[in-house]
Order: sequence, then C-alpha cells, then structure tokens
Amino acid sequence: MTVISLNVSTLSQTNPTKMMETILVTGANGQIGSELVSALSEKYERVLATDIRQPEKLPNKARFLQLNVLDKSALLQTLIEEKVSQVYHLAALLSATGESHPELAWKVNMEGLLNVLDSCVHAGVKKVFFPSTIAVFGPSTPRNPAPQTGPMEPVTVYGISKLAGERWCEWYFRNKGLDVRSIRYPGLISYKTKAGGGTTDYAVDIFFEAVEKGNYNCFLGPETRLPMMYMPDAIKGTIQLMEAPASQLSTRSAYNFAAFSFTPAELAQKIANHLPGFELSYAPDFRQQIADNWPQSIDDQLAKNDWHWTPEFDLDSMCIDMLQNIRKQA
Ligand code: AKB
Repeated sequence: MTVISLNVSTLSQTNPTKMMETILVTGANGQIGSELVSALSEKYERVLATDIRQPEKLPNKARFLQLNVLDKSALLQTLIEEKVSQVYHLAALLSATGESHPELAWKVNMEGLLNVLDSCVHAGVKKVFFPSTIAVFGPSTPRNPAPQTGPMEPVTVYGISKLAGERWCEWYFRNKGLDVRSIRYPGLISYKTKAGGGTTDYAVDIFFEAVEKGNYNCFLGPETRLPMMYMPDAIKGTIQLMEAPASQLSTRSAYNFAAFSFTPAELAQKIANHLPGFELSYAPDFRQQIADNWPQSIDDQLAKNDWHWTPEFDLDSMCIDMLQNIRKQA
C-alpha cells in the first residue's frame, strides 16, 4: 500500500460542522468515485480515496491511498489502522469491459466484494455501500418498468456478478450483522469524470463530442431506450440511503433507483435544440445486445417510500447543465 498524499491541514484542524467518521472509498478514480469523494469530504472529517491506480489529479480534501481490493490483507490492515467506520465499495468492471474480460470481471467484482464484506466484519466497520445496477435484470424481467423484485436472469458477467453481490450483501446483513446498503444504478451522466467500459457510456460521450465536433457516432441504435440519471442526483441519493435510519430500510439487497429514460434519437434532439446542426449517426456494436436485455424504465417506489428518494434533474435540466459545464471546460 502506498500513501500518495496526506492533507495534514484537514486532519489536524477539525471542522465542527463535519461528522467525525472515517470513510473509505474503493474505486475512487472512477466516474462515481471521483464525485462521491468530493461530496463525502464536505460532510465527513476523514475521507480515504483508494484505487488500484494513482489518480491523474489528487482529491482536494481527501487522502489518496493506492489499494487493490484483491489484496485482502492490505485492505484489512487499512480498515483497522485507519479506524474506518464506513466503506463505499465502488471498485468493479462494468458491462462492456466485463464481456471482453469475463474472468477478470468475475474476479474483481466477486472476490473484491467478498474481501470487502469479510474484512469489514473483522475490522468492525459500521456500514458498507455496494453499487448494484440495472444490469441485474434480464430478458425475463418486465421492461417497462422493471419491478423491485421479480424475474432476474442477467445475461452479462457484470450483471451476474452484481446480482450475486446483492445476495451476498443480504447474506452478510442477516448472518454477520453487517449494515450493508445498495442501489441499482441506471446509466449515469456526468461532465466531471468520463464514464468507461459501460453500455450507457454513449450518453456521456455524446455531450463531449457534440460540443467539440458537432457530431457523434453512437454505438447503440436510435430506439434503444434505457434508464439514466444525472450524477448530482446519483450522489445525493447514495448519501441519502447511507444516512437513512436502518429501521426505515425494508431491503438489504439493492434498491431500484430511477430518474428518467431516453433513446439516443431523443437525446440527440434535445442536444440539437441547444446546438443547432448537431448530427448523430449510428454504428451499433456488441453493446446493442447488452442494452436490448436491460429494462427501459425502473419502478423505484420502494426507494421513494423507504428513504424519500426523489431526483431533482429531468432530461431537459440535465442537458442544459451538461452543455453549460462542458462549454465552460472547453
Ligand atoms: C454500464 O453501462 O455497464 C453501467 C451500468 C448501467 O451499470 N453504466
């Protein structure tokens, strides 16, 4: 384990408005991780951002530790030495990368999760977050909307590993008393960190190429409707679930989590309203088959009931915010 940065000022000067807990995030360099670390750093006194690779840019208010979730002894040692109270375990391979590297995806997603769950029990970690996904659904699931519970026959290694992961989370809750919480993320859209290795990544790339080049060649067909969410809502909902009283949670598997759905053609139309002349072409590849087995929308009533989940951004407000921010960065 290599300690890359230590922001001494944030450790020695305690901020009375922040909670005195130590939070560890795995996979912190990824699309969710980089934004979650910033959000958690606003709320918690000590945030440890960990990843197998060094980040391009060190987090502002968190410490970075290089850590591989497959190295169980380093993981356990870190949890004990740093007196970690909560873990957000984000390290995983996504759907498209998983289909290209199925054995690696199974190893990282499954063995990584079991290392985290078991180490958390031994280190006395109070709460664990596990990100699940709409990829746990498959062709036998009703597509519009996918219910919270029902037929689940995922077709990708990613989906299979995440569904097994959900079951393991519930098992650790029931048998080891570990307070594990989980969300089934839809495709996530953000301008801060680009997505990588997923089937929903087109919905991020399209914005950058629209601003930079005025056109985009989409790897999914025009009518492929998928559930999506803007990253600020995903971050808000994740922290909301983790801060909800345990007594309010009626599932320890994973909550369906939704905001809006669209097709590439519909998204292109919205972008063209702000960038006249924007052109979208299509070249569906192997990711089309993955998307065709996922639901078009999600029933997230349980999350609404249990922890008052409600998204702020709809398709229009997300598009405006994405374009404004990408233009500012350009
Ligand atoms: C992917 O496309 O693999 C992910 C997901 C929906 O979990 N964004």
